Amino acid sequence: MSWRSLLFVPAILILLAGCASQASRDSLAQEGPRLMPAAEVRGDFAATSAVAPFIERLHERHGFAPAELRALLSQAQREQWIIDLMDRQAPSGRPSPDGGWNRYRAKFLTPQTIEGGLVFWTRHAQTLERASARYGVPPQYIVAILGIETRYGGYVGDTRVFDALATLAFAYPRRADYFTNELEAFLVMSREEGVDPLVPRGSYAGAMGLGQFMPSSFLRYAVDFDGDGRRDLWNPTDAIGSVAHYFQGHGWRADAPVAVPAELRQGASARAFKTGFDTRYSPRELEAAGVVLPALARGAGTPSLLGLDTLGADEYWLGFENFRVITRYNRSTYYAMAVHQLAETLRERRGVAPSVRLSGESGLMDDALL
Ligand SMILES: [Ca+2]
Repeated sequence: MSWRSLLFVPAILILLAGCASQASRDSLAQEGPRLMPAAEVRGDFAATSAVAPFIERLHERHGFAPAELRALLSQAQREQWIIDLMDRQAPSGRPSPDGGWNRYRAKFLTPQTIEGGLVFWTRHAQTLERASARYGVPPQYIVAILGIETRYGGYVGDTRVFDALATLAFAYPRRADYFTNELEAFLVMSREEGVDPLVPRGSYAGAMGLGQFMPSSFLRYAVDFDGDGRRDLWNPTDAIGSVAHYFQGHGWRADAPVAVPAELRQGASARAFKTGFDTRYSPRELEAAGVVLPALARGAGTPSLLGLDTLGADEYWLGFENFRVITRYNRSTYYAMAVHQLAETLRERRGVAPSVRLSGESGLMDDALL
């Protein structure tokens, strides 16, 4: 997926999601009704050719009983509105400059998101410190992810995850491979956690809990951070530990920078350069392009040159490896920049020192984070 296709995902999540946090958490632990084994798949996916190979695959890889899978898949509902929504977000080429970053930023760096983040930070300060100590991820980035994904758990989605994943696996060819893997991971997750697969609710794309984890991420990175024996992504404590573990697992470095504004020498223009989190430039290339390198960029690898489409002059930033780690959450420069700026705003408002000193021999980057 390109950044373009994901640009509006969180906003749409927020529009569609219901306040299901407490309900989901309580109902998740309930035993669902046992389904009678079935000789064939009925219901919305009875005629779907990809269903039989899927059942075979889960039987071979994980030992699921085919008759039980057939019974379960007979309960899956095909949600046309999800397909329509995904189609509307399909990549549509490079947008023309129209202040896209101003609009994106305004959606996520609101007074409510900032105040909500400070409240969340205070309420969960000990847990955040513990997660930060264990996984090496500063609290402000954990809080910012939860804020941008679900407004700290206020909007976790009210779509049955099983229906969302079955619809996208079996009725949305463009992303069938991805969502088939996620449906597989979801059923493994449900079995491991002792959860009825018909119970969890999340986003229309099957993302779950405060951090909106997809099932494959759950299997790899979810942790039981409150020690109650369950990995519960709707529980703030488990969500905090899981997000920190996710970042650590994707290569977050505690002592490394995330992003800094790129200053251009007078007369220099970065317009000829490809920008985005997936670009990489050596310090030599950046200097040749007229970018004044801050001291911290030396020895910090090959940064990405980030371009933010603003209504006035375009803004350029350097994004380091930790910035690219944030994009593993959502493959979007704007997404990761919103996380970074919300994180830094929360850190400053809370009066916490920067995790990486930005001053250096050039002194250029003092006070220049935001
Ligand atoms: Ca737990």
